Amino acid sequence: MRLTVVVIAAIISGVVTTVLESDALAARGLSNLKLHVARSGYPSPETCTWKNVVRRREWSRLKRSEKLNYIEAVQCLGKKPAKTPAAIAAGAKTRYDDFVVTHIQQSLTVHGNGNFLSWHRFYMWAFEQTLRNECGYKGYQPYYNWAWWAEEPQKSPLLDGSDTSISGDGAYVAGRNSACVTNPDHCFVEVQPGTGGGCVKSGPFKNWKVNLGPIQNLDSTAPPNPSPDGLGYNPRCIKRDFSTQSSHETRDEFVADLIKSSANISAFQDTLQNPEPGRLRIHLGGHFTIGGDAGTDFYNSPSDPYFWFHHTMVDRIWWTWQNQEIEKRRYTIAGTLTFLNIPPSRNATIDDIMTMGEYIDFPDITIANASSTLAGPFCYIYE
Ligand SMILES: *[C@@H]1O[C@H](CO)[C@@H](O)[C@H](O)[C@H]1NC(C)=O
Ligand SMILES: *[C@@H]1O[C@H](CO)[C@@H](O)[C@H](O)[C@H]1NC(C)=O
Ligand SMILES: *[C@@H]1O[C@H](CO)[C@@H](O)[C@H](O)[C@H]1NC(C)=O
Ligand SMILES: [Cu+2]
Repeated sequence: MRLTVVVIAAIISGVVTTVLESDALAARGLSNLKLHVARSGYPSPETCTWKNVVRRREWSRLKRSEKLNYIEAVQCLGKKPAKTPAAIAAGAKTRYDDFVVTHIQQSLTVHGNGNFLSWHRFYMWAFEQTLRNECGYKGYQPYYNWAWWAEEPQKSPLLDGSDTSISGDGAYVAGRNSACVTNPDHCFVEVQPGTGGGCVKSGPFKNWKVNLGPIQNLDSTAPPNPSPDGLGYNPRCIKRDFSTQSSHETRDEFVADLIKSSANISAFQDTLQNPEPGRLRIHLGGHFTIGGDAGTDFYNSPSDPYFWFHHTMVDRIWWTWQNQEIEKRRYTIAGTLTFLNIPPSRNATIDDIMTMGEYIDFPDITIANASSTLAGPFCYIYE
C-alpha cells in the first residue's frame, strides 16, 4: 500500500524514481523518532516541537524559485565583506570566506575524532542560518542524495551545469595523472582523472572566486597559496573533475550497509570516513565525486559550495543511523580530540565545547547539544 503511494507520487511529479534502501531506512528512522517523541516527549520542548520543526530536502525536490533563492543567497555571502581581519587571514575577502577560514583553522580537531559528526552538524546549521539571517534565504539547507545520482552525478539537478544548479563539471583537461589516497606512501586508492579538471564551464558559479588554499588536495596544478597556513589571498576559479569512480562509492548499497551494519558509533564514523585498500568509502567518495582543487582539499573544501550539500547528506545519514535506535545512539560518541589521534589526546566527551570561531558568530555549543536535530539550537528533520 505504502509502496503504491510512493510510485504514484513519483509519476505525478514527472520523475521516475525507485525507493532506495537508504531512503527507506531514513523514513523508518523518522517514524521511530515520531514514536519516540510520542512516548518520551520532545528532547527540548521549549525550543522545538512538530509545530516549528523544519524540513531539509534534496535539491531536486526544490522548486525553481527556491533553488534560485538559495543560489542568490550564497552569491550574496560571496559579495559581502569578510568579518575575519586580514591580519588573521589575508585571503578572507567575503562573508563566505569566513566559513572557509573556520574550517581551515579547525580541520585537525574536527575530523577523524570525537566531534566530526557533531561539529559538522553545527557548521551546516550555522551556514544555513547565515544564509537566512544575512542574505534573504527563505528555505533550509538542501542536501545532495549521493545514492540517487551515483551512476551519473553530472545529470543531477544540483550538478548539471544549468542555471538552477551550483554549476557542473570543469572543462576537460587531457593528459593528467591519477592521484593517490591517502597519499603516495599509503596508496589505498588510485583515483583516476575524471571528465573535467579545469574551471567550471557554466551555471551560476562560473565566475565564483575561491580565495583561500590550496592546502592539501588531489589537484597538483593548483597555484600555491602565498601563506604557508593556506590563509593567504589566492583568487581562482572553482575547478571540478567529476569522477564516477568516486561517486560509485556512494551507491545505495554502501549507504544502506553503513547504516545497517554499524553496531556502534566508532564503526559508523570509521566506516564513513576512513579509506581502505581499494575503497575511498562514502565520505571521501562524496567529496571526490566533484574532485578539483577546492572540492578535494581536506582543509579548504568548503570553498566549493558543493560542500554544504555533501555534508548535509552526511548529517542526514548520521540522523538516520541515530534514529534506528534513538535511546542508545543519541549521546554516543567515540574518538579523541585530534585527527586520527595525532598528536595523542584525551577522549572526547559530550560536554566538550564546539565553536564556529569568533567571526561566524554563533554561541558555542557542546557535543551533547548537537546530539539531536530537535535539541540544542536545532529544529529540523530530513525528508
Ligand atoms: C563496534 O561494532 C563493530 C561492528 O560494527 C565491532 O567490530 C566493534 O568491536 C565494536 N566496537 C566497540 C567498541 O564496541
Ligand atoms: C577512550 O576510549 C576508548 C575507546 O572507547 C577506551 O578504550 C579508553 O579506555 C578510553 N580512555 C580513557 C582514558 O577513558
Ligand atoms: C546546551 O546544553 C546545556 C547543558 O545541557 C544547556 O544548558 C544549554 O541550554 C544548551 N544550549 C542550547 C543552545 O540548547
Ligand atoms: Cu570538514
